[in-house]
Amino acid sequence: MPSPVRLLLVNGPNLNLLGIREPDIYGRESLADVEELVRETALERGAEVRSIQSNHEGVLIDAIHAARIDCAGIVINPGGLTHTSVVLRDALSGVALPVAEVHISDVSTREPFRHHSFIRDVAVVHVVGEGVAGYARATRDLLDVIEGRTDGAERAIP
Ligand code: CA2
Repeated sequence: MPSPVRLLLVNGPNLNLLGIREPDIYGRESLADVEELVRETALERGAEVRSIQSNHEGVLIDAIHAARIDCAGIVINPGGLTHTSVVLRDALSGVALPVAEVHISDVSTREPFRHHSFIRDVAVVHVVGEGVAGYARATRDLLDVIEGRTDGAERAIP
């Protein structure tokens, strides 16, 4: 395991608009607030975070591949790619790092096309519908998995 433990935080397409548009769905906090929250949460456990947001699938995939070298796990909100992207799923599966999937909104109560996730079964931690605070829980739960406190199974969505 890299020392200190480093996490990759990935935010997918359009999440750069956090806090700017649709506050009724996604809240008022910005992407910078999310990145700071994850950084502070990880730091409480002595871990570091590298953050990336991109609107381009290939950029996200390159960042995930690079994480294989020096990260112990990935916290990801794939945005709309959650529901469409086999290649993002393959990248996450290919690097074989533990993954925490986060969604700010409760996708299960939104449009039917948001109910399916290509990422779900390659992630060991799932946090859905807890707002931006869900990133902090995902970070803690992922660090628990990395540190061997849990295998994450009890957090899996059936
Ligand atoms: O709830 C989530 O976190 C989502 O991953 C957000 C995605 C959506 O496609 C997923 O179904 C659920 C959308 C990200 C776009 O974020 C925006 C933020 C502010 C304003 C507009 C879009």
